[in-house]
Amino acid sequence: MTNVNELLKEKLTAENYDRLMAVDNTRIHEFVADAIELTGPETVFVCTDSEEDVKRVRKMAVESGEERPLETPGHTYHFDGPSDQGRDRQATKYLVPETETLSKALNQMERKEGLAEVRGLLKDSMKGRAMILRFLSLGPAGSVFSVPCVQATDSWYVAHNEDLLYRTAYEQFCKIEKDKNVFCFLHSAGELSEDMISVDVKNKRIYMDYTRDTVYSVNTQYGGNTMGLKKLALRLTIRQADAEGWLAEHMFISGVYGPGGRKTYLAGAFPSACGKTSTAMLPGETILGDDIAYFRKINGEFRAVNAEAGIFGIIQNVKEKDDPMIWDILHNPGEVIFGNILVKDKKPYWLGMGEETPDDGVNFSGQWHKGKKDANEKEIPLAHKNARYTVTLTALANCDPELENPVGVPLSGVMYGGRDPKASVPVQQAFDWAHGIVSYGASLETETTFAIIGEEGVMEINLMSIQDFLAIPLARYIRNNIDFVQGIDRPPLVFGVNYFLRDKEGKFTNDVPDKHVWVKWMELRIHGDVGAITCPTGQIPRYEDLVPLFKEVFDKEYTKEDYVKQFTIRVPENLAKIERVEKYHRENVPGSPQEVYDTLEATQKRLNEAREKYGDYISPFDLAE
Ligand code: OXD
Ligand code: MN
Repeated sequence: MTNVNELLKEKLTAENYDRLMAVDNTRIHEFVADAIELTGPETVFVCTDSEEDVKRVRKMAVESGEERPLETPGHTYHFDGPSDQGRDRQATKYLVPETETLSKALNQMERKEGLAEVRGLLKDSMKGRAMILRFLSLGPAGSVFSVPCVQATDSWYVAHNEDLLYRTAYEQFCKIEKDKNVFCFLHSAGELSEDMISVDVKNKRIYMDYTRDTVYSVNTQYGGNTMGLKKLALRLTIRQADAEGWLAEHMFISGVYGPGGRKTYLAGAFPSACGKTSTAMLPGETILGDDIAYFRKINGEFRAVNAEAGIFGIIQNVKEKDDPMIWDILHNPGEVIFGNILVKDKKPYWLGMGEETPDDGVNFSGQWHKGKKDANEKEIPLAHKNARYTVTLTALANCDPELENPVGVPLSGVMYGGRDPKASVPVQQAFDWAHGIVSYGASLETETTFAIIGEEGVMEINLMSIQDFLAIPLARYIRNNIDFVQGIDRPPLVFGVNYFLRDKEGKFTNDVPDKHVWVKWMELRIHGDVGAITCPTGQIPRYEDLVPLFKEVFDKEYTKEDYVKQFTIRVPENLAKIERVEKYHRENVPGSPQEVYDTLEATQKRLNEAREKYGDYISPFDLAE
């Protein structure tokens, strides 16, 4: 590269140059100079935290045509192309140096080859466009949890989203040490159509050069592939956390109220589109985060922060009745970015909104009408299932007041949940931390969903719901989790949840809102206010404890019949699952901790013993005796 400083001086206006130089950090200057030289933007906008700069990003997102205004003031919408509607596992790869190996379950390629490929695609990709530079923080800015990040993008839409989703941190960057490492993200939407859609999606690439903490993303616009601080950063953060002895998790955090108004913080990991955001947003409780959490041990306590400050949420099935808080925000003036919804007469519509929707309009497929088919003769829905909204957390009336606490909140419970139609009961508590990490986290089996491009409904193992983002050996990640609570006086209780259990006829055994009762039950368990029934896979609620909770939360009579249907231990299904999990670890998780095999074997033994005594399907009342 030509001299970094000379290049920056030549390519940036004096004002932008001064802004960049105020951030006196070698790594950042080198990254920006390289990005400019590679992508050849016409201009470079160094965005500070000033109101004026933030307003400019918002305005340019509309002026560029990437977003369009809706009727409600502050609301805009954006479309990604038809083949760019979710995270793309095929196109997302770790760049691994020849001398290293990553678990074979992770998508990867040789680093030099990958760099040549992705940098080839990025070459001159910003010709005639502006490069926007954003200085942001993961975790509260200026705290022990903060991870400084720089985003370079040619998309005002990406820059705008990041404004709502992350903490702006230009001020902190102006105080950064010269040799401090930061995460750097370079994104270009690539060639765009008249409608401002990436056209070269077959050349979509999201490549992670973890050796340099740099991620390249090109020919894509979907937020999960482009906003560096979301899942791209999570991959790098997991490596950093591993090196430094803390944890970065794919988890929500919320404050749950118990008797006497006490508040208990719980976190939970679910694969995308499996109920994570809705659990984080239960009416009457507080939300601190809905997607990514950092955990650190501070003075012997298990403390947690939200890496983010906003929500990039799935809008499908957001209804006035079930989600009053978010519904309110989506219907009142304020900053909201909608993605991949249907628009008619400047109003947004989505699947499962519980209201009448029009028969035509504009959606991700262009002009849309009911019955419109795609190239494969498949009917195009009115909006994509993975359509999204972006809002700041502080816009929510129940945003937790501790969001910016630099030492986070004390965490008392952790839950793991997947889409498991056959085996797991709706809620159970682990015998201890390690048992929970293994049995509910490292054994998490789930059906694939629309949030990832590919076939839906295929059962797969998704370790702790974070497998897509693991950039360290899987075994090491499990070990880090098991060991993390060493030195913590009262580790959080661990729970396994499953909102998707089905009966013999294929019907869900639970209603969608039931999760609220499970969470309230966890809160009571944490404080030792209720007992539980010990069963082969964990501890399950007693009927008599759930009855008052259903009454209190929904004013509903909870029947014994429902309880038995939901909490019957299905021995053959659980044994079959254990076999699959064990096989998976043997084949894909070399060096998986011995605790994994021992725990699975012990559960197997308990299941077999129980089967001998009670048969294949064991009523919780039998075990309660
Ligand atoms: C998300 C995801 O958007 O995990 O949070 O896909
Ligand atoms: Mn997620």
